[in-house]
Amino acid sequence: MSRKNQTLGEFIIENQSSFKYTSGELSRLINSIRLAAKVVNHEVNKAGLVDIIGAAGETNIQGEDQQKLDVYANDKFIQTLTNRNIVCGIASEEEDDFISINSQDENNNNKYVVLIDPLDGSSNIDVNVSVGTIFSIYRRVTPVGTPVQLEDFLQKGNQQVAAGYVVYGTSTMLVYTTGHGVNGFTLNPAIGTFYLSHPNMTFAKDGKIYSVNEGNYIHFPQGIKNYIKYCQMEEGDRPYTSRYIGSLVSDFHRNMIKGGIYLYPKSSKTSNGKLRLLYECNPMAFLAEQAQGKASDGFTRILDIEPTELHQRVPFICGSWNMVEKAEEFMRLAP
Ligand code: AHM
Ligand code: MG
Repeated sequence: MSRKNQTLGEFIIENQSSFKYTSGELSRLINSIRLAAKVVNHEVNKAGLVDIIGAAGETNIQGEDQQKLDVYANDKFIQTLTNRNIVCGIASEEEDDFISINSQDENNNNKYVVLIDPLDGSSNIDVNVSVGTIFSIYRRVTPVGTPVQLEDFLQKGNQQVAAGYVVYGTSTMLVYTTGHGVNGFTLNPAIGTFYLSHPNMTFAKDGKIYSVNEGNYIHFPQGIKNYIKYCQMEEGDRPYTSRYIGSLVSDFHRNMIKGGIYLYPKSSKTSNGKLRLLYECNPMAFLAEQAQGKASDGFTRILDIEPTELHQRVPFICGSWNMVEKAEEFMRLAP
């Protein structure tokens, strides 16, 4: 249920009874993410003012340069979730291994693990383009009160209990699902409160925007090349409009509002594409499905893929249902 001027805090409390498990733990967890998002938002907003942008001189597990704000966002989310003793484990795109919280404490009865990409698209910060945080929440599968194990994190996306993102854009928004549709909240920075601004967000069944890094065209599988040509063809409601920010959260957000498809396919250079199954694709796929869209690796539903490692990458096609179906059709014909 949503109503006018509803804040995120009110929405969480009022919708708590619709959660499958109603101990209040998931509500507290989402509240913690809300808090960390506000702290990170404050820092991201002043990135142009202070000497904080630029590579921190470290590389993450994927061998990529880390920006200072990546490190900051990573620390803030981990700190907030750890200090409030709200989860039993965290895995982050910026950490080599998962973090077990209070594994020595027998009283730690927390049931949830969080997987997070603290600042996705951070290469865009230097040019003042929107970035985002992506999160994904599961119930642990190993016994409560024992240290978390890798298997708690390597669950299929269809086991997610909640997922969402924060987009630090012209407005800062927090968009999330607990499996009952997708709702978006906009931050009023003057008072630090998120208000329900986008209730029941859905992808149009057919969209007119395609988002892909076409600079990689030559390396794409033939099916993707054919689909891109199809998008550009003059026929019916085509050609579609091409829009690519290079910041997954922003590209997804725009496509969900306007109708469209996002593609990060495999290529002759990257056999599994670029995006990470656990930190990026699964949460976005859960949101997409909850918003009546579709997400696939070209052949298989993203949420049904069995994860084998924390930093696994998969090809990712996501957005308006009919557009993703069409892209899959092209992939089947020319994989
Ligand atoms: P990151 O997690 O290192 O920031 O990379 C993920 C980002 C996505 O936000 C974006 O869609 C994609 O990388 C863009 O990649 P490319 O520059 O290859 O098009
Ligand atoms: Mg990322």
